[in-house]
Amino acid sequence: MTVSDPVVEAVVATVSRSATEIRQGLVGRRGAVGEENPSGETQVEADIWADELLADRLSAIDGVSQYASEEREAVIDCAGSDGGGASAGNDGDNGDESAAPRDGYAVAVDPLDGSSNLTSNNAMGTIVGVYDAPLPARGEDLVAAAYVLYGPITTMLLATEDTVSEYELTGGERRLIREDVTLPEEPVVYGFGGRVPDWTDAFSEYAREIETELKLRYGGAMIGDVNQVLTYGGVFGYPGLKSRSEGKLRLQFEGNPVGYIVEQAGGRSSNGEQSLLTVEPTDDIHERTPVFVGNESLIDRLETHLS
Ligand code: P6P
Repeated sequence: MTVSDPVVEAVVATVSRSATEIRQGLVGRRGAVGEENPSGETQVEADIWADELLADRLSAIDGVSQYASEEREAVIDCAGSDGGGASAGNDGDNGDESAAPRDGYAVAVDPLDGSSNLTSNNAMGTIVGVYDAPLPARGEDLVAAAYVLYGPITTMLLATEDTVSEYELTGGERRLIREDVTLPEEPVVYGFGGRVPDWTDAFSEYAREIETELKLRYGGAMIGDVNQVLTYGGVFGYPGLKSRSEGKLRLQFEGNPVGYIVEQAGGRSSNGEQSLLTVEPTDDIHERTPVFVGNESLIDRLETHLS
């Protein structure tokens, strides 16, 4: 099933094809490169390689105006949006209302989310957000978002303005395996990041309640944990900490796209006070935010605890 907007379809198809290569190329790229990403996290070879592969391909799509990555300091302005890149099957001149906005879509990517899990051979992901506004943008400016989960099989969860679908990625292609993905009514699992002593008292109170009701599922890579929540129902969170009130996760690369996917699947997102998608970004593309996604009832309770 393809996406109606040809530029979004080109982005999604490019990420699908690239994900197959990323997975195959992980072996032998576990080593640290002796550099840190703009958020101060140690980069492994696979981080750099996945970013370069996605940057080359996504920035060349006609209708993509910007590329930004968790692994790069600055936003890249792409030639693609003025027809300088590979065609997405629509140059926007034929009056097709589904063509990208005149100045093109901005694509924000976390090329290999949870790459530290490579060492322990646990789940990781690739996250992509397609914004119809220059970056940094509001989550409400998203027109599509997807994540790839490198699990026992490689899957993609894709949210557009219409629906959420799950695909198996194999051989560079994507095969639809689940339509109209919606969060199960009854929550089952939870996962919270950060160290318990570093949690605020208000969040600790909430966590203690949730721990008596749900089963712990926390694997250290957001996409693996969020996929558990989307599959079984529940809540994932990386809260603001005593040591760092803004928490760890990035608004543009993690909070917004994952918040969009979970909200499109009938759940809620929050920074502890409001939907992540309504947060007014600063001009820092690597801005961090507390992130919570999951069943509406659990997020509502969280916001009550933190208010
Ligand atoms: P911690 C991975 O580095 C990441 O950005 C998210 O994917 C994940 O949820 C979180 O950080 C894990 O952080 O502090 O538990 O190692």
